[in-house]
Amino acid sequence: MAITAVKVILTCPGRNYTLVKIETDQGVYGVGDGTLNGNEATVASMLQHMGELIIGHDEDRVGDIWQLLYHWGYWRNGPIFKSALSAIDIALWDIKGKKAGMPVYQLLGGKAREGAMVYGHAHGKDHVEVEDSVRSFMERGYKAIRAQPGPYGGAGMLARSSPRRPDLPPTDTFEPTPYMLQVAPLFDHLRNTVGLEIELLHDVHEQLTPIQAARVAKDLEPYRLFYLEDALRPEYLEGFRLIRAQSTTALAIGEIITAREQYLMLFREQLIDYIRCAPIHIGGITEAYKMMTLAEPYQIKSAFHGAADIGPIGQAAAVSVDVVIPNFGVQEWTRFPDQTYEVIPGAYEMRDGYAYPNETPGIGLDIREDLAAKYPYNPAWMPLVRRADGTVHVY
Ligand code: GCO
Ligand code: MG
Repeated sequence: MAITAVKVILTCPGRNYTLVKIETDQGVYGVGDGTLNGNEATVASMLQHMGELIIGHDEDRVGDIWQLLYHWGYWRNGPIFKSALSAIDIALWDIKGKKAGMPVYQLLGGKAREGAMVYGHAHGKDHVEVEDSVRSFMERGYKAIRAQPGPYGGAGMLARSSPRRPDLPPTDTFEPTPYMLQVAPLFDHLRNTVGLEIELLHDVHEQLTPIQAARVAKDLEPYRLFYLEDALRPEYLEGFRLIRAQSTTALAIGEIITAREQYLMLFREQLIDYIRCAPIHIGGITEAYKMMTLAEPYQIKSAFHGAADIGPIGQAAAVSVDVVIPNFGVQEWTRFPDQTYEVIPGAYEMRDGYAYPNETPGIGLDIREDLAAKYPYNPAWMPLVRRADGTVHVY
């Protein structure tokens, strides 16, 4: 019983994904995903390095391998490290499920619910376009929908300038005031047109200061958001005290928080309602389950990150935990382009607003290495953002 190979697969079937296949001496293999948007090749290199350490180890010892990798390198934590660790952890759970003849959610204790409620992304350049986009999700059975003015930053995104070299990302110009002035009227429009029952969410993408975020949360109160996401940068978590004291708008944060320990103050003071981490960025299924167990007594629920940069295997890892934990909240959901499903077959299904895990043993997905090779890695970066006066701002 030993790991014989850790194969790293960097592929771009629609967008870049950092995947892993762990092989064993019994012929059983497992697949994992450690994609980190804009850093796919860096995680691949981390995975190659980590992979060397576990060749010859007993693949059954998932928790021990996690601890080994976490401590062995001395330098630990951070998104690159944790994403590589996540990919390995997911692949090991896949192997365990295949050997046991059970889907991963069964190994975690079995279903606490039939499916995981998901939300999709609605956006448009004006209120009516956003409303139309929200309605199209409602028609497809979605029970929860994130609504954003414009593709990113809404009216706050004043301009986009070309990069100084074609291989670099563009620079966007963002100002908070036009964005802040737009948010509450958008939700006023939506509540007046699509009604009160559909769950609506909004993502600030960290672009405000605590006092600005508190004002937006307060302005949004009458529109009963499922949650307001990333109102602040995760470096400045104390600011959530101010927002919390000012409003009853539910709050979520965490897509770039990669360590459980970083949440402790938010948990203890119950400053948030939902955690936005992705199993593929925090340490896999092992860590996602522990994270949610830690959050449970503080009545904080899951809202695992599931944007397009988290591929079908990452999505499956999230849903496998979603259907098991008592404190499930919602799952962000993406439909991928056809070529993604060809390279990574077996993706979980979403029907009528709920995601369902596969009944196939393991994580239930595969990687077609032959097809992956047809879609080579295509270097890509996140855009840069500056304020109108040129100051570098957060994306
Ligand atoms: C979300 C995220 C995305 C991010 C992207 C970054 O809530 O889905 O904020 O909108 O921009 O996932 O990698
Ligand atoms: Mg987000």
